[in-house]
Amino acid sequence: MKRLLYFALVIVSFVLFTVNVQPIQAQSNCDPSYPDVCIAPAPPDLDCDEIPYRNFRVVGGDPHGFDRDRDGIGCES
Ligand SMILES: [Ca+2]
Repeated sequence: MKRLLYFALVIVSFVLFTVNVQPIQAQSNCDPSYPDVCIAPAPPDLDCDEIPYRNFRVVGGDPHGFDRDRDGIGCES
């Protein structure tokens, strides 16, 4: 019974570790100016035809210049 409990604890720890680590890794290369999509920070400077996203939220600095008209929506189509 003790072994089963230990095994369950290892599984739970592994799941929690995986769940906690993955978002950090996923966000580490995403520019915070584009919170709804994941776009790597500049440099290199990207243009709309180099990314697969359209009509996404743009906040803050907009280092890639996706929101030229400054209405908060990037790469409008
Ligand atoms: Ca815009």
